Amino acid sequence: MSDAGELDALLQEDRRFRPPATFVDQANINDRDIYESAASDPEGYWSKWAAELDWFEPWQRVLKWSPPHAEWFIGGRINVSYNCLDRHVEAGRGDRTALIWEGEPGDARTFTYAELHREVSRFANVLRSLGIKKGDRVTIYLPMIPEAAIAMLACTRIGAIHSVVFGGFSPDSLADRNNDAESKLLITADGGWRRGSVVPLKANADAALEQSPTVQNVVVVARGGDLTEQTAVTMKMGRDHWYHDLVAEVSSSCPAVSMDSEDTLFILYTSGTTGKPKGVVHTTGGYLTQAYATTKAVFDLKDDDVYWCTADVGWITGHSYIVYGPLANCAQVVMYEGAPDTPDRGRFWQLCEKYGVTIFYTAPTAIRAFMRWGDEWPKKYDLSRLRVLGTVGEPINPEAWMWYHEVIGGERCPIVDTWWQTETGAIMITPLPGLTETKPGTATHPFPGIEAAIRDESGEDTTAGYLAITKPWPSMLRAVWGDEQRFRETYWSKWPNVYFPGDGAKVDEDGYLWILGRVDDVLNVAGHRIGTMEVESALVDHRAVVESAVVGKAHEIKGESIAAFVTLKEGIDGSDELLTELRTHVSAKIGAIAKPELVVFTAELPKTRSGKIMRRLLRDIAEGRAIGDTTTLADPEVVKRLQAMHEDEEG
Ligand code: 7RM
Repeated sequence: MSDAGELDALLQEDRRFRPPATFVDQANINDRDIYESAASDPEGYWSKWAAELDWFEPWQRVLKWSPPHAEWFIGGRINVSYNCLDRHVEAGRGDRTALIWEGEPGDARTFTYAELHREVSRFANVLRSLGIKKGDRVTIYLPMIPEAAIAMLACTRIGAIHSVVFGGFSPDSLADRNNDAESKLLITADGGWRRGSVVPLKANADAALEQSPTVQNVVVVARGGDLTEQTAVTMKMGRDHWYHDLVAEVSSSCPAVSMDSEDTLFILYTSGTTGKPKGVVHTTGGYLTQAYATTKAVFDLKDDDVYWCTADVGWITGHSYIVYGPLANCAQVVMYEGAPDTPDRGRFWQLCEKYGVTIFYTAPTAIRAFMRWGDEWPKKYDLSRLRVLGTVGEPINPEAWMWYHEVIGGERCPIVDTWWQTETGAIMITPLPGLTETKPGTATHPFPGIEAAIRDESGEDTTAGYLAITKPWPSMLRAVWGDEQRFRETYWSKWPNVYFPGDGAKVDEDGYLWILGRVDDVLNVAGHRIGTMEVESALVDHRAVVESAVVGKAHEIKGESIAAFVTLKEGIDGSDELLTELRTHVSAKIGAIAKPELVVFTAELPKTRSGKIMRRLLRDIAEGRAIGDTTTLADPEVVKRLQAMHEDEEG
C-alpha cells in the first residue's frame, strides 16, 4: 500500500479529463441514467445484457443468492464457443476477421470467423477422439499462438473445463496445477518465442508429466517457422500426439453442446496467502454475460474497431479480454506472441500502426517501461487510429497515466483504468469512456450493476479502508476448486455476505474510488500476483535454508519487486554463489516471474514478542530506510537491536 504522504498527494489530484464531445456522441453508452436504472433493478439490467447473447433455452430465474453461493440465469442453456463463433457465422459474418496474430519473429496468421469456427470444431473433435468428455479437465500450456484461443474455445464447445497455465511457469508449478485439477489432457507446444529465445514448453511439460499421474494424453502444437526447425522434442509413444496430425484426421463439424448456465467453464489458478495457488472456478452464462457487456461498454467496441489487449492468455485478462469478451462481440482481435522490446522498443507501436489498432489495453508496468524507453519509439509510428486506451493489473501512478494520455493517446483518447481480479472474472470498477470524467490514477466508479463500498474491519462504511463488493455479480467466482473452506475463508469471512477482494481503497470528496493495492500477503510484481508464501516455500525447500520471509520492495517499473530475507542452516556461509543459487532455485521452482531481486542473509528474522515476522521493518530494510548495509543483518546483535527499536510500531 502507498504511504500516507503519497496517498494525500494522490487525492489532491485536480486534473480532470472529460471525454471529447465527438467521442460522447458516438459512444455505446452515453446516458448517465444507466447507473441509476441498473442500481434500481440489477436483475433486469443484467438480463438485458444476457439477452444480447444466444441462448438455447431461456433462463427461468435471474439470480439465486444463498451466500456465499450465487447462481445466475438459472435454467438457461448456452454455449460459449457457439456465442463466440457460430452465431456470427450464421449471421453472415463468417468472412469478417476474427484473429490477427503476429509472432515475435514477424510471422503472421489471420483467421476469419468462419475459419476460426472450423479450426475450433476440428480441435473439439480431436478432444473427443482422445476421450475428453463434458466436465473433464484439460490443461493448456501454450505460448501466445492462435492455438491457445482455439484450444480454449474447443474445450468450451464440448463442455470440457480448461485450466490455462501461463507458459512462464515452471514444471513444478504446472504439475501442481495438473494434479489439483486432476487434468486428463495437456495441450502444449514445442516452444514459443520470447525476447529472441525459445521457451522450451514441451521439455518443461515432460518434466511436469513425470509428476502428473492423471494426464493420459498430450497434444503438441508445432509452433512453426525456425522454432520448430531448431527445437528437438521427444514424443512419448502412445501419450504424445502432434496437433497437426490429429486435426487432419477429424471432421470440421462439431455442434456446440448445450450447457447449463451454471456448468463450470474454466478453472484458473491464482496466488493467495498460502503456498498453494487457488483454482478459481468460473461458470458459463453469468461469466460470458459480464465479459461480453464490459468489453462492449468499457472499450466502446464497434464493428470497425481493431482491438488489442497485450495480456497473456495464461492470465484472467487474456481469458476475458482477448478471447471470450471480444469474440462474443464479433470483434477483430490482435494477438501478439512476444516481448515489447523485440526486435526493438518500438515493437508495440509498430504493430499498432501496421494493423490500425483503435483500442489498446495494457498494464501500468508496461506503460512505465515505455516511458523509460523514451518518446522517440512511439513517435516513430502513426498511432492516430487509437481511440480508447485501457490499463489493468495494478494501480497506475498519475505520471504514467499522463504519459499514456499524451504520448500514446495524443490527448484525444479516453483512458479506462479497470479494476478487477481473477476472482471477479470481468471488469468491476472502471470509467465509461463516453461518460466518465477521469482523473489520473483512479479507477473511478463501479460498472453499472456493480455495488462496491469501502469498509473497515468491522464492516462499517468508511472513506479509507478495505474495498468490498456488496452485491453478487454475474461473473463472480463460484468456488475454489475442491476447497469450499478456502473459498469461504478467503473471500467471505471478513464480513457477512460481502465479498472481500483483498485490496485497500479510498474514496475522495467527489466519490471517486482509489484502489491502493493488496492488503494481504500477495505481491503484485509487474501486474502478476505472487504470494509471499509461495516464494517462502520455494526458498525453504532449498537445502541451505532454515527460514525465510518475503516482502515487496517498491520498483520503478514493476511496481513491486521481490525481496527475500533468508536464515541459513548452521555452518553454511552466505556466499555470493549461494545468493545466485537461491534466486535460480525460486525461478526453477515457480517460474521466472517469482525470482527475488534481492536476497538478504540474516542471522535471525526480526520478530515481534508474539512471534510475528516484522514485515514492515523488512520492507524498510529492503528499501534502504532502516539500515545502510544489509550484510550487517548477518550479525545477530544487529537484528536484536533493530527488533527492539521497531517492536512498538509493529505491535
Ligand atoms: C485483472 C487482474 C488482481 C489484483 C487486484 C488489485 C490489482 C488490478 C487494478 C488493480 C489498481 C487497477 N487480475 N489490480 N487492476 N489495482 N487498479 N486498475 O489483474 O487476479 O491477476 O490481480 O490486481 O490488487 O486485487 S489478478
